[in-house]
Amino acid sequence: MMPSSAEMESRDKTKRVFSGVQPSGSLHIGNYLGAIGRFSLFQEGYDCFYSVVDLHAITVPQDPVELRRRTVATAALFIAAGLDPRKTCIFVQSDNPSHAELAWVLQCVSTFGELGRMTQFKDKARGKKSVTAGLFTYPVLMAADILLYDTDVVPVGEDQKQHVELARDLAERFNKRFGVTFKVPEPLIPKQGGRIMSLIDPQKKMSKSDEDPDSRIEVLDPPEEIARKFRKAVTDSGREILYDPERKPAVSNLMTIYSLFSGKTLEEVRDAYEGKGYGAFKSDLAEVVSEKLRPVREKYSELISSGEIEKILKDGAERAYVISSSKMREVKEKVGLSSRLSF
Ligand code: AQP
Repeated sequence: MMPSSAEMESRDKTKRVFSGVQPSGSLHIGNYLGAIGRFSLFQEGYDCFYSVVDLHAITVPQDPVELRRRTVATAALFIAAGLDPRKTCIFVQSDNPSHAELAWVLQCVSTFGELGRMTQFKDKARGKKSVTAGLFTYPVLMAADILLYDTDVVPVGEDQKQHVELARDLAERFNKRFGVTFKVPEPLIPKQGGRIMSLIDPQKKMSKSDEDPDSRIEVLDPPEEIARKFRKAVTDSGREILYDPERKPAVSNLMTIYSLFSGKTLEEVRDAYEGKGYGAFKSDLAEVVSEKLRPVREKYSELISSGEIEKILKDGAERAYVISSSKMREVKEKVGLSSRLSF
């Protein structure tokens, strides 16, 4: 996955990148293609901050022991997917108190109406008897995550575009009301792979929290499991391997995955499987994905057993706090809040 020419052109060491991933489940290939697999593309050219956003994860119920385990596992996956902790700052959101602190201030410049228009909130709240206030204000916490670091670029999947737009609106509103304080960030969404769909229902996004684990390929799935899930993946009527998201959404999704993991264009994939049917295609797809993820699985196992991750996260939190606490001092000053105990 090479950076696009727009990404290459905008490379600049003085620019900041921020992105976060919730430890709300096992990371899947949608998270990989939309986010973590792209994180390392920026580490040579930008000042990067990548966070495991556990405060976001508790907007829905979590088992505390499992949450702590997944938080470390998610950070280890960042590194296994190519991040070098000597070049980027990797940290856990709840280790840095500035995030919750700025989120409160930003909630006081956000409106109920604009948060009610967030489509992810509507999707996650649909059919639930009760939803937390945290789920409703989640996008404001995300705005705080981004704005604390004077972020220029936010690499995310398509589902997060509306949230980054809210962060832009809040930055502009705050700057207008209190004087220029925040940079206005830009989302960076891949042209292909920004929205990988469920293997079971191609109208739905692939998701960590989908109740059916067969709807997603997890980054750490062993090869046999990857092959089984692709075999079970729904396909459309007809036998042709054809990219047509309207008429053949399931096959188009599988072709996108194949193309991104193999580096082949969609046309090359179509031509390679002309007249061959779904069986051969799915079996090769499993092989391609499994092989591409092999080094990630291996590096992850090494890291988890080495115990190195704790030190990396502690150093990352300290570095993040130096920057975010200075931004918080500026915010408090501008808003008229007290900071007698700040250091
Ligand atoms: N299906 C997807 N295709 C491409 N990118 C995706 N992302 C998520 N799903 C897809 C991107 O992965 C990053 C991390 O996502 P997140 O942890 O912030 O939560 P999310 O966007 O809500 O992702 P999930 O997997 O659906 O988690 P749950 O089920 O917990 O809500 C983001 O950059 C996201 O765009």
